[in-house]
Amino acid sequence: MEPLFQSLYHAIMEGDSDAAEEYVRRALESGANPSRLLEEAMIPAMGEVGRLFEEGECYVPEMLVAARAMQSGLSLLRPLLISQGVKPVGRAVIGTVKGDLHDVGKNLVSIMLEGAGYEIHDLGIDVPAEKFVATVREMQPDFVGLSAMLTTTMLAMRDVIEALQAAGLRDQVKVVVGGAPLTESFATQIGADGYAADANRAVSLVQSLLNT
Ligand code: B1M
Repeated sequence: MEPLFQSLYHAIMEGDSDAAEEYVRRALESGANPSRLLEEAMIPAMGEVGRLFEEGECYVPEMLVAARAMQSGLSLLRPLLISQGVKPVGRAVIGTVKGDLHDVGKNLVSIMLEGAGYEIHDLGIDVPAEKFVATVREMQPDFVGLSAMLTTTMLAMRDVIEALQAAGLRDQVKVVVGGAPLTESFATQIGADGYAADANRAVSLVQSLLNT
């Protein structure tokens, strides 16, 4: 790994937000590609934090500060990944489902979708099914994006789809799901329109579902 990428990787793992921002800034100044920074340094750093957590070598506070450092770096990349002033090609309501506090992946998916020209209404984390329903009714989006990172909370995605159905709104929107514990077959099982394993695939999935 290039030295700056390596420094960024370690800054995120160590949860040093200032250093993460500084290395992203320096890497960009030296001409680094924002997508490469994400894919080769930032996302792998979060993966490594997860691995250490699983092995009992780091704890929740360390995961939290790593996520904060990741978000600091992302805030600098965001404007570069989003095209400016383009008329939206579609509208989305997106959120992390009830009981789940993970938002780094969801934020990344939102950024990539915005970059592809979609208008994003982000409901944040721990979003109950009723909130998705009320927002869909109000905003009339083209699709709803649901994110979940826990095997326990992924089941809340089914609740959202059932609540949309019960409210008579299911036929008006596509539902796209994603998050580390999900699979294509789980998405089919709960009646989602599509599953994407990462942010880039989320964009191509939405584009093909909406013909945009
Ligand atoms: Co949590 N956590 N966490 N955590 N955490 C995981 C998810 C875990 C895999 C760690 C591990 O054990 N290896 C594990 C889940 C195990 C499981 O259920 N299978 C876990 C656990 C157990 C927990 C707690 C229960 C720990 C505890 O309290 N004992 C707790 C639960 C809290 C809750 O949500 N109720 C918890 C808490 C936290 C923090 C709050 C401390 C923090 C989150 C802070 C934040 O997000 N602001 C945190 C973190 C940081 C992680 C890890 C380390 C990193 C997640 C991340 O940001 N990844 C994670 C381990 C890991 O993922 N390896 C872990 C980087 C991000 C870019 O990737 O989120 O996968 P990801 O998103 C990807 C794809 O999944 C996909 O695209 C994204 C970009 O490519 N994607 C979508 C995501 N959403 C999508 C939606 C789409 C399409 C694609 O369409 C709409």
